[in-house]
Amino acid sequence: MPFPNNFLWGAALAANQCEGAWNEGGKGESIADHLTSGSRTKPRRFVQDLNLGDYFPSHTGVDFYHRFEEDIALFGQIGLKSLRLSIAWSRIFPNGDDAQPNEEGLRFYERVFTTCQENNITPIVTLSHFEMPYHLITEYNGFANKKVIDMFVRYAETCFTRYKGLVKYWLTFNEINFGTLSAGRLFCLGLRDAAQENYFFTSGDETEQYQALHNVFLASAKAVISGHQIDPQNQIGCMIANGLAYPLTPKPEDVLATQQRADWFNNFCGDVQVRGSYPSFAKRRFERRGIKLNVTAAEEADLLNGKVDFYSFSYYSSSCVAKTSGNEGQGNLIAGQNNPYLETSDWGWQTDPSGLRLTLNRLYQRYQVPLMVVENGLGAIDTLENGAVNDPYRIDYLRAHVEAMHQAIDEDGVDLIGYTMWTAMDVISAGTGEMAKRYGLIYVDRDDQGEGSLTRIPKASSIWYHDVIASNGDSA
Ligand code: BGP
Repeated sequence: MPFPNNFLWGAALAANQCEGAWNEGGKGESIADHLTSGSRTKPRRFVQDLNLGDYFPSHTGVDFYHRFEEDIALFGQIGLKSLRLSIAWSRIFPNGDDAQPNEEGLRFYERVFTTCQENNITPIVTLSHFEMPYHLITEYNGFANKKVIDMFVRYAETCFTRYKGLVKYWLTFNEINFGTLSAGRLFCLGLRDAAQENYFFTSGDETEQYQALHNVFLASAKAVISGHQIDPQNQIGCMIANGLAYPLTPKPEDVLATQQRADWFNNFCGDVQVRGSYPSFAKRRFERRGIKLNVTAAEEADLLNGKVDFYSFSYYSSSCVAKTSGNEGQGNLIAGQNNPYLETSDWGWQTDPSGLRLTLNRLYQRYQVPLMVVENGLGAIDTLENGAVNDPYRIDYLRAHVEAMHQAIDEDGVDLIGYTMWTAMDVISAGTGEMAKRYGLIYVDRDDQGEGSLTRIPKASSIWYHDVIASNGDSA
């Protein structure tokens, strides 16, 4: 069986990594505006005071805010059928708790989605991609405060209402399962005590963290309920970072440790959002650790009524787990051990296309809902030579993953409805804040100091992808 005829071939972006214009158009400050640049060896820092002279790459991004018409026209020329992008919450509600939405922000995305429509591109819109209005952290302690649930729902309803007819596919929270890690305390949950320099690894009160994650689940579920009421055509999905891990050895204790990690990192959030209730292993874990969450019967009903329509996820690499684990191989936040059978990127991410097929099978067997791969790609150093970028390594990476998806559909019967590779064009890396780590189909002339003409140059991979889409996967 080939890819389905209406398969959503596409590419992805995220507002804080591409838009720039951080304080234009009435936008408020978001968490992402407080992150400095970084590199492979120097972690990004969280800075409260923006006048400290650091370079904040999110402030200028790759200027999508001013160039989106030209950019989306280029995506159209590549033949993208879908574009995953996010709305910056702080463009719509600059402080999060404002009485009225910011009309200029609403109009901006209206123009973006209309431009997609003019280029025959279906938008897939994430409501919160690693950012929320900064004011919600300082004033409310983020999602630890139940008032923030209503603020998110109002933001979501404002978007569903305004973009009815323009947007059908929605994702609520990007990589929500980072909320189970210390790394996600700030940018998934907005916890105030996480707003300090080493923001990735701030540990803190577990009860507060899981209460905040529960509140995020609720915000998502209530948005799903409203989204369906506002437009029954809406299809609303969850978004989970896939952390596929293999046992490092066949030792039963390593196999068990791998399963436990999969349950906690991969299955917990997916189960809540697809099945509408907490899995037994999570309830038991909370009891054993003395974590008592404030969950009412009405909230349980909301989780059940706010089940998502489809499951979307990011997939880049896999790793290995042992009962006594070191932390060698890694994605941007997920640590594990290196697999001797896989190749490793310059940033230490291991390439594993078969793992994508395995993941698709596991997810479909577990949930029996349509699946979407909404991030998958290779971060690499690209070089511009004689005005062109030749990136055969990216083509190899993408081809192998397209083949894995095809096998999952054709041989295994998985219901996969879309693929938005990461990224449509070069953007700022979320993990390191670099420009040097490029994933795009289109090269953007900008460096780590923020210098460059911002000229867009389609890479060889964009020509390859054009043919893949035109042949519905046959030419991969
Ligand atoms: C995911 C994020 C993206 C993206 C990607 C690549 O975790 O959802 O925003 O950036 O990873 O990561 P990085 O940019 O750190 O290489």
